[in-house]
This record gives sequence, C-alpha cells and structure tokens, in this order.
Amino acid sequence: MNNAGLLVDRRLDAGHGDKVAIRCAGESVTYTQLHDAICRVGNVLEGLGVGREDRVLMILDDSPTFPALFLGAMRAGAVPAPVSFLDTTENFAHYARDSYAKLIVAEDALVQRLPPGTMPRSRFEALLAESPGDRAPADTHRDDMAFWLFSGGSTGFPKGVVHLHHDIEYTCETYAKEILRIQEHDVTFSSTKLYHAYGLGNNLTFPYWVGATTVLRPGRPDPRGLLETAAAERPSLFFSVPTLYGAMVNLEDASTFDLGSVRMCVSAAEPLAPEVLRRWQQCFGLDIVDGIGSTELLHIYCSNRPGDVRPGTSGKPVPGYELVLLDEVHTPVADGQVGNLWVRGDSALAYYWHQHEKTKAAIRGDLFFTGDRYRVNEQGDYVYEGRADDMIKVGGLWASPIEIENALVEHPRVLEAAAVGVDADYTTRVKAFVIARGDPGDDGLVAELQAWCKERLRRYEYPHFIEFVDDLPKTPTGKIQRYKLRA
Ligand code: 3SK
Repeated sequence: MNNAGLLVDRRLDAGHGDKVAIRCAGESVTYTQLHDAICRVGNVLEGLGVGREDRVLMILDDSPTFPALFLGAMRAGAVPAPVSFLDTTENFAHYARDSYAKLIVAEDALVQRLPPGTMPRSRFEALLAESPGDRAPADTHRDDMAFWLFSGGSTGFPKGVVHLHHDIEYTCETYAKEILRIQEHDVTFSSTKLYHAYGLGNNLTFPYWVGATTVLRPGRPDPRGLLETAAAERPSLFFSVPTLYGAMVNLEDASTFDLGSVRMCVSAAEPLAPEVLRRWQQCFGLDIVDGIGSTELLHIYCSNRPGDVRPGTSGKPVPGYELVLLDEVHTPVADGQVGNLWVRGDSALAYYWHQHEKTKAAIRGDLFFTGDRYRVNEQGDYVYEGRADDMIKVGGLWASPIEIENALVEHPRVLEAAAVGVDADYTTRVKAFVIARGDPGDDGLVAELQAWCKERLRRYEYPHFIEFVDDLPKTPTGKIQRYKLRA
C-alpha cells in the first residue's frame, strides 16, 4: 500500500462495506460509514489549510473519531501524531512545538491546557458532519512519512518516532497474520489505547486489514471495567498488559466473568510473570501469549506461539523479524549469554524527529537497538534480562527516573533522590531512595512525598516505595549509579 490511509478502502474493494468495523459505547460503525468519515476528514483538513506532510496532533481518547482522523489524515497525505490524552500539560506543549503541528484536535476538556487554536473534538466532529463524504486519496509514496508516535526518553521530552506508509502493512502481514492468525470473523478488544503502538495495531490496523470488528472502550482502563466489557462484547482476541492481567485476576469475583468468546489473550509491554499467567489460566482456562514489541518497530517482533506458551520468556522471533544479541562493541554474544537486543524488520522507524544523535545511536544499517537486554535459553526462547539504560517501564508505559527525581527534589524536605524500577506483586513499581533534610522520622513524610509526586507527575510515575538513605552511590563525575540501587 502506497498510502496507509487506504486500509478501509481495501475493505470496500473486498465487498465488506456492511460489516461492522467498530463497536463503541452502544454505537456500531460499518466499514462504509467509517470510509465516509475518513473521506470527510480529508475535506475538513483541506478546508483548514492542512497540507501534505503537515502534522496533525491528536490528543484523543478512543472513539470512532480516532480511526477516522488517523486514517483520514494519512489518506490526505498529512501526518497524524497521536499522544496520550492523560499526558502532562508540559508534554502537550512539547508535542505541539516539536511537531510544528498545523492542527491540534483534542478532547474538549483538555483544550484549556493546550495552545490557542486547538480544536475541541466536538467542533471537529461538527465540521465532519457538515463536510462532503467523497474524496480521492493523496498520491503518496510507500516510503513517505506517514505518521508519528512518541516514545519516552531517559532524559528530556518524549521523542517523535517517524513511521512510513509501508510500516503498517508489514506488521499486519507478519505478527497479525502469522501469530494472531487474525481473520474477518474476529472481534478485537485491547486495554491499551489507540494512541499507543500496541493499541494501534490491536484495535485499528490489524482488524481493519482483514475486515474484523473492534471494540473501543473510552476512559481509563480499570480491571473490573475491562472484564465487564469483555464479557458483554464477546471479543475473540483480547489484548492487555501484565499489570492489568494481574489486577483482573486479583479481583475476588474474577472467575464469574464469562470470557468464553476469547480464543487468544495477548500480553506485551513488559514481561509477563509466570505466576500471573498461571493464575489467569486457572481462573479462565485461557493461555496468555506474551511477546515484546516497541513503538519504534511498531508492534511485536518476538512472541510466544498460541498453543506453545513458554512461561517466563518472550518466545521466538516473529517471522519477518531477525533478532541479534550483541555486546558493547557490537560483537555477537556467545550462546546463552546476555546481550543487547537489536532487531531487523521493515516496520522499523525511519528516524527520531529532531534527534539526529539518538537516531545514529539507535540505528545501524537495518538494525535497530531496542535498549533491552536478553539471552536465548536452551529451547531457543528469548528471556528478558532488563533494560540497557535506567528507564523504568511501569504498566507498559515509560517512566523517566530523572523526572521523578526532579519532582522529589522540588520538595523542601528532600535533599537528593534517585528512582529505580523494582519487582513487586509480579510487576514493576517505582522505588525512590531519598536523602531527607533533617530526620525523616515517622511523621508521615512518605505519604506526603507520594502525594507531592502524584500532583506533579503522570499517575503511574509516583514512587510506590520510598526508602530514606544517608548517601547515594555515584560515579566520580557525580552520576547516580542506579544499577547499584536496583541490586
Ligand atoms: O512494549 C511493547 O511490548 C510493545 C508492543 C507492541 C507495540 C508497541 C510496544 C511498545
């Protein structure tokens, strides 16, 4: 496909116009209706002066407007850049500035936190309703810039990950076809939202590729709500992340939810603890197929196989991807040894926007550096050994230790702080080591610091644990040695 925005045109060409593409909050949208909305988006963008390769920043929760705008923008030759609607005001300003966004469309409630001229979703939907529904696609090249996603950085703001038009098709023909074996009769439901690469594949590109139906659920994903939706909407493919699998199976009445429609559960974003898998199997009689992917590779490139799940591993490379483990001087490690994971596959990013040095460090020829450390066990399965840097992955989302430490140090009772990820309850949590001003004593300082961080950081970033220490391990140049704290 020379234009990834033609995903839904393909379905009409295949005669699937009457099929339901989306079910969301009691509403159903057929492929014909979705196609009509996608074409209208092109006309609205033209009316607003959004042209070829202009960025459209999308700060939207999941609803039928998301796929219409995402695909409609690409179909018109513009470049959608979705970000989380739960992100900070500071990051919103960064996304707008860094992307030179020609148009920002945001949830109505967010508009006051965004640059002037931001279009509320309700206004955008009204423009769509008024616009004609016919439009020819832009004549893009398969290697044109198609869309951006943002990926967290260990220092500074999230980086714009630039993807090309051919990347989406590659993930559909590899992971979706070979591992999910997705078909037209499938119904997908993902706890991870559409702005994230995992959710984008699970609940947009993969189902549309084959003419399946997707269930969208607006709002924050909560374990009970997810199980209720799964029981009511009867998905055949269910996608989530280890933290939420753990939280769902921890509900006292978990087993009363009927997941009988599900043929495959998928997990990604962080390694799935074997204990969570065991309890899920016991509760629902279903396996969870764990894999690893990245925003940069667009989706999962190493995965367990349905019917052959190896607990505690990320399985084997997905057909279409090659994995290599290299040491610090880029030499392949010996069998069984831990190395830095590099991946080859044609859905890899073109480059990081405005990050020339980071692009050069991450891409060597057609190999991409994942930042993860892995080893291959005797059965040939990949076993995760941790991050090559200090970033912390909480519930599938990146948390920067620097941001957490900065927030802590702003508190008058904190002299110094260091944040690391620790294993707790089968998942990763943030732990902060704090040098306090004066005696921390037993005066509620832990709770006070946690509340302080919750006000300043994204919710998942606040330190679940705080330990007061007299000193922090540092290199001679004063860099905190977080790996020593983790140990
Ligand atoms: O983190 C992951 O495992 C992942 C999987 C699919 C797509 C995107 C990501 C980040």
